[in-house]
Amino acid sequence: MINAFLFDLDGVLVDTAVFHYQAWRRMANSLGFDFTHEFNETLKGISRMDSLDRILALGGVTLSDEKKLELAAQKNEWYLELVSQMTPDDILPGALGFLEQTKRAGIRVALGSVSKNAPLILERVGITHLFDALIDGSKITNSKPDPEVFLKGAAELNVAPAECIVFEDAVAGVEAAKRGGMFAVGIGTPDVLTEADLVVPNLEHLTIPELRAAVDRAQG
Ligand code: G16
Ligand code: MG
Repeated sequence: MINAFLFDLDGVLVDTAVFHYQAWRRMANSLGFDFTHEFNETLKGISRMDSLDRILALGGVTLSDEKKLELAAQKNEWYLELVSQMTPDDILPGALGFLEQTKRAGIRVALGSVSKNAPLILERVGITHLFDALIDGSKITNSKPDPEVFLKGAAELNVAPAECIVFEDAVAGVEAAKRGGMFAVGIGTPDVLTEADLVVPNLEHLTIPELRAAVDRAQG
């Protein structure tokens, strides 16, 4: 029985994943190196400071904690410049219709994002009112692939993990959902999201009866 949907934000409801990529690249370039789209996949769903550590390790750069905080703040400033231009048109294809379909079906809805900017982004694109619970980077101590963000979402909705479906575009996020005992719908491609229970390119053509059938098949 499915009673709740937990949505990742970046790359599922809005395309801020591309803004994170641009802002981190700008920071790496300022230090004299670059990174690829493939490497960027490994940053999705990872907290700001953990992402910074991974990027600095890639570039072979060692810095003091103070300098690292400075760089993280600079990256966030560049990221927020991009976010400030967002409008409701930046909601990904099918996401709004799917959220509305979810509400009509009486399914509870939570956000499960490790981003500290998540509430601001929901406001900018005008969808805050569609959520029954918001779990963001300010409410968790462990980023994905730790299941904390989704377990807190389920708890806040008062729904058991086995009754939740998670929608995720990140490898780390799919792993978090599975470790939390939840059905994981990957948004992307099956070659990247190998651990997802079901993979779709976006939320555009997904229907709730189809999802319920996929969960029934998986649970045998
Ligand atoms: C998102 C992104 C990550 C980002 C993290 C922290 O996680 O996928 O790339 O590093 O949030 O974001 P911020 O710097 O805004 O706090 P999620 O869980 O929304 O995919
Ligand atoms: Mg994401």
